Amino acid sequence: MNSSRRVIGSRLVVTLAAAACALAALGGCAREKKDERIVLGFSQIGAESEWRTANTESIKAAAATMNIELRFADAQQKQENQIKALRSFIAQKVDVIAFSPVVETGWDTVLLEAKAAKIPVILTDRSVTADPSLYAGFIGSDFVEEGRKAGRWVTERFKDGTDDVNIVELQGTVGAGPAIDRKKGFEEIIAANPRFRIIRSQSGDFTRSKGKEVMEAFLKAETRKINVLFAHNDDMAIGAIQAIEEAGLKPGRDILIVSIDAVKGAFEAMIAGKLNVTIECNPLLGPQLMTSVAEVVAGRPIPKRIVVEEQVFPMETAKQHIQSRKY
Ligand code: GZL
Repeated sequence: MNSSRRVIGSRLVVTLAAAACALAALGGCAREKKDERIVLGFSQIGAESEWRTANTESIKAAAATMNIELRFADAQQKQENQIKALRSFIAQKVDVIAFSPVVETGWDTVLLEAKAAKIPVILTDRSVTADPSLYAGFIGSDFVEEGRKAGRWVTERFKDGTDDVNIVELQGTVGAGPAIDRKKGFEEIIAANPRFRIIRSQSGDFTRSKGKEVMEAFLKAETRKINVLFAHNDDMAIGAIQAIEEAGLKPGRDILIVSIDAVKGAFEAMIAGKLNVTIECNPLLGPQLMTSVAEVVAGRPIPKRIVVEEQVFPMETAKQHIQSRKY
């Protein structure tokens, strides 16, 4: 669509949205918040990784900065706890609900309940496979592209060889958007060359402890040489590094390691020569979320999808970047 049509289009959308809200004002489309604070109910997945901790800190800090009353629930990585929290927020009649869905499916019923209660829902970090009309918008990363970036690093690193490249994969939480999409992106890239093969793949649930446990099992069971570990997040990679060292191998040299998030622990591992590259996945979504919350409460539409920009950090540049990292 050319720019002038796009501008007209967007003006039309805003006008229609305003008209819809004016009409639905009888039903309470946009709550006229005069002097009292906006109340946001947020269901967080848990505290399973450095990434998640940074994400939580960003959300809490941004809510305080924007003077938004934050009602925060930690689900300990269980979907049933998130659904309970969303129902509690509906019963409390909060102004907006936001959450990071631990898995992609199983949300339609509770999202329909929020819609019936006329409480807008914003997805952050991970998305869902529900009807898009059930949520106002999604703020997060392009996980497929993160997987592609990891795949490109591996194929580039081994481009001059002719031998098979045996890859083991530590997947994120089963059913989680980032786990499904990072795998998809990585496999899309390595599929171009049959030298690159994923010989073992299992979930480490995004945690250091499970990452170590699964990598130990890979090392015990696998008789072929393992050339590369692809970990869906840095925490599992850091756990795997311990397992590789305990097996008498050198992580980052005997087995090259590519992971995703770019948390502080990954930079420390790269500086120690034990991790080869980390793909950034920005957890600092708090400010964008709170801006979207204010827009939604004011009855203004927000983009259906806000994707954050992200970089690739190889071991060679870790020392120069670590001081400027915000998480
Ligand atoms: C990605 C996020 C993932 C991180 C993990 O946006 O959902 O969950 O990659 C975290 O570290 O546990």
